[in-house]
Amino acid sequence: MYENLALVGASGAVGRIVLDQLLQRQVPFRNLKLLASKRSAGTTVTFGNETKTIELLEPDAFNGVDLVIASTPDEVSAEFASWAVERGAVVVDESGYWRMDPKVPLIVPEVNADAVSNHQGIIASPNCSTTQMVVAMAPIYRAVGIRRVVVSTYQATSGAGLAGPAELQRTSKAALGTAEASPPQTFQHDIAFNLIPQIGSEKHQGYTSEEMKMVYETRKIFGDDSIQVCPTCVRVPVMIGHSESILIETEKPLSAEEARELLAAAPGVTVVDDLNNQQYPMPRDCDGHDDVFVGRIRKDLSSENGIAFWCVSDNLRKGAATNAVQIAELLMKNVGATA
Ligand code: 11C
Repeated sequence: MYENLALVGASGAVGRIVLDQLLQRQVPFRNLKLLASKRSAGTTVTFGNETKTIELLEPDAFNGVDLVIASTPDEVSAEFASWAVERGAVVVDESGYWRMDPKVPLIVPEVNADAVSNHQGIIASPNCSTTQMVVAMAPIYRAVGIRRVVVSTYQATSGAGLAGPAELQRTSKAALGTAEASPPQTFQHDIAFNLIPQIGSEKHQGYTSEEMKMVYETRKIFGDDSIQVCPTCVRVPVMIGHSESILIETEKPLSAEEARELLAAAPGVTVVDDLNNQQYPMPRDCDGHDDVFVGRIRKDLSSENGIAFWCVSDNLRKGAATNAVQIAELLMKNVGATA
């Protein structure tokens, strides 16, 4: 029974969308508690017709809570998750802290919904750039197998939280001469009219932490350590919506038409693919939607079994809030909801 919910990180960019999703998707629950650290505790947020006060994130805040959805920095999750689990709750966590823990299932419902039942109190939701890629990979993986993926990302500033888009606005105004210039605070360099080929810090042989998440998380979600992933992650001056150029090398050959059919039939995927009529996914069109959008589907000209495509998704929705709420729905379905 999951009837008493808590949302940790309710005041953040993702937390606000989780609240919308709970209402829009009519997730069945009885009580909802909003929790956050000292800085936001005591502030209020609107939830439907209600104004709810955010309470302080502390161990006893989880008394009587059955299910937690959390969007917090890694270090916050590292601390509070055990408070919740010790009190009998299941935590659906969007931070990076638990994802690679062997005891913690890492779930994208369109790919590995079955793994949700293997939890020991904590279930993780992947990094946004991984999530949209694996949703697009799944139908191809199931049909013909995947050996290797080469991916370049074009990641929106909102991936860095509310401060990211604020910095894009501020630095864009400064670049256009309508505001004072100030040094970058959220990103390593000025993001206005620029691209930054670094997300996260150096992690492994010249790859960043964001890039290595795409390698490790992809393998864990598919349960297949043989999948080779070569990622390059780039921050771009976009508010919402991560884009990815993806080249997949399959085990068995696949034509572009077959790939398009597989993708069009896949849950959570919308194909927008008509180059001659200038139709392909773009971040501004995907902002506010829950699907993963795919276009520019074509055969690789340089290898036998290669399929190339372009993939865009709202990083705050399917990349974070929507995926977490879908995991909560899976748990409720497995156990029997209590509306
Ligand atoms: C970004 N993908 O765009 C990151 C944000 O591991 O959940 C999410 C980091 C994570 O900056």
